[in-house]
Amino acid sequence: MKNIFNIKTLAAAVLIAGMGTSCIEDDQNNNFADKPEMTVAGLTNLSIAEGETTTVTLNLEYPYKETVDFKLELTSGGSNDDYFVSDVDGNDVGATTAEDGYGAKGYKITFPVNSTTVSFDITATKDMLAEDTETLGFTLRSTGSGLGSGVRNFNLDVTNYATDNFGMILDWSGAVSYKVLDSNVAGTDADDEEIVEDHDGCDMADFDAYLTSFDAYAFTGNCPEFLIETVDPNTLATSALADGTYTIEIDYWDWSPLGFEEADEELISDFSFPMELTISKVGKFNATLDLSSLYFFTDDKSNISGSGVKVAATIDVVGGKYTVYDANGDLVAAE
Ligand SMILES: [Ca+2]
Ligand SMILES: [Ca+2]
Repeated sequence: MKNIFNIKTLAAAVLIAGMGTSCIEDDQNNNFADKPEMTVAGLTNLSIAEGETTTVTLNLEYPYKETVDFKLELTSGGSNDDYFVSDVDGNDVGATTAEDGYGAKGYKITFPVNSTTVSFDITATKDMLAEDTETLGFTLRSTGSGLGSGVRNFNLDVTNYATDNFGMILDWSGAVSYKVLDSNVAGTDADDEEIVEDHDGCDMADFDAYLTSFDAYAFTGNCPEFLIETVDPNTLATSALADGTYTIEIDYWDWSPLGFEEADEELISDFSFPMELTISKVGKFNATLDLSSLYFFTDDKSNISGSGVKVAATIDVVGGKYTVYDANGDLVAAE
């Protein structure tokens, strides 16, 4: 009798303590409420290489009359750039942000109505950085409607993707700011107005990058240009570099005059692109060059007038090992 009484008292105390706190804490403490418990049934792969996928299956204790939501969050061992989540058909699912009211970035995983199982895919990002094996630690907990219970953790080992391919990222994303003169009435400056325009470098221009030997090139409309393997022989291709000296050129191909498209709008200040070039032997060696003063917006563009081509770096390959120099011939990094 005494024991039963104590258990009831304890349960009541937990219930009261849980009131007014978040659903997440409620789920952690409250196993007797009418909330089906979620468990991790398993992962198809406990260890994957960058670029590979594992399928995670969750079970629910019993089918429920409404959808039951859980949030998947990376809680240790890496960053949110290291993976992405999709449904088992490869479609994006449920990415959450703090702005959605879900706290730190994660993914909402939903059991459909009257369902006791749900599966989703985690794919490790295939990057060109040289890294050791990382163990990503994930946590699943009730969110949204808060109709489920159970806090579950699981780990996923991610091994580095490496090849002998030449890889590069040419990135000119980031904030740029400039002034435009808006003069509506011709012949008078009475209504002239200076307007500050703020945009992202990606929206203002298209750059390409390539080895002058054409052993590797990135001629797409993407920003950044990202080359890690041959995707299209016409626009995005690479290979392992034989011993020799290689020159990397960048081509300012085209621009977008945002804020001064009209005849009565005039650009009155220039800016340089926040440009950075990362060179790699994929997964084995990286060097990064700050090119933030290489290109100004008003420089010549190959698709419009003149030539937008400038040398960005050279690479000496000796015995398969890279040594990278900037356009002045100064050493940047050696493998
Ligand atoms: Ca890597
Ligand atoms: Ca391009």
